[in-house]
Amino acid sequence: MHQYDRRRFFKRMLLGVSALALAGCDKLSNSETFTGLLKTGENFSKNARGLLNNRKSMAQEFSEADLSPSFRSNGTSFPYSAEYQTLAKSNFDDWALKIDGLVEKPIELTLAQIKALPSRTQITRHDCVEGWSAIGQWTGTPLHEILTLVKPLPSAQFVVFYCADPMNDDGSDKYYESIDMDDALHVQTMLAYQLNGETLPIKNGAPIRLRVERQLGYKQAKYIMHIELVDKFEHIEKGKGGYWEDSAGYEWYAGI
Ligand SMILES: Nc1nc2c(c(=O)[nH]1)N[C@H]1C(S)=C(S)[C@@H](COP(=O)(O)O)O[C@H]1N2
Ligand SMILES: [Mo]
Repeated sequence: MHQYDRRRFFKRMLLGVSALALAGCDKLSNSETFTGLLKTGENFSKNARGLLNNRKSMAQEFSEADLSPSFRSNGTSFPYSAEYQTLAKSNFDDWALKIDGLVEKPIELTLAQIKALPSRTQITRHDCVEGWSAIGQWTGTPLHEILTLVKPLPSAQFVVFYCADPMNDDGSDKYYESIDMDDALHVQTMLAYQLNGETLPIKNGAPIRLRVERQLGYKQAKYIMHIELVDKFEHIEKGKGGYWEDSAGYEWYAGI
């Protein structure tokens, strides 16, 4: 729903509710209209967090004077898998990003093809739950540009990012994350390939990492290898939509 429609809908609902209140609830509690209205109200409040936060609102952007002197690395700083090491040796010339799942046109894009798409640069603050923040300048391809190419099917609800780094010594449990379509289409959500005007360093997620600016650090998936559009998480690893969500109970929606 567009904002205007939402506002109109809300107004209509309020009018409806007060009319019913005046009429007296007893008589109406069994009527279909009233039950229907309550149901609508329920759905409405389920979405309320998103609505109140205004899902189109922008994360704060900063100026170059605010940049942190360095942007630290956290979590994986160099994926140890043979596959990644080989890709890194060729400067990711042989890397290609697969985007598939619930889309009309699954594609594979090389780094050069991703860089040829329209880009955006933004200076934002990264907040890690471990208690540190850093301000960095990110340049990358807005995710909506890529979604325009693949044409998501109406059933697509979430975008899943599969990363190169195994979190266990036996090579299992690769890092992954996911976001909903609201965040996927947000203007500041991007696949970043530059940090502070330089090629994205390996320690920060080369060749590309996600920036989803209104959420915490662990959502900012590094070393992305594959993007999949899905309608639910059931078939993914332990099914909660992210590595830390599965293994430590972190919130899936890590809004700040
Ligand atoms: N693939 C992958 N992505 C990841 C992580 C990771 O270990 N592996 N760590 C997450 C966490 S907890 C944080 S705070 C940020 C750190 O990003 P940075 O290394 O650029 O500081 O990446 C996030 N994305
Ligand atoms: Mo983090």
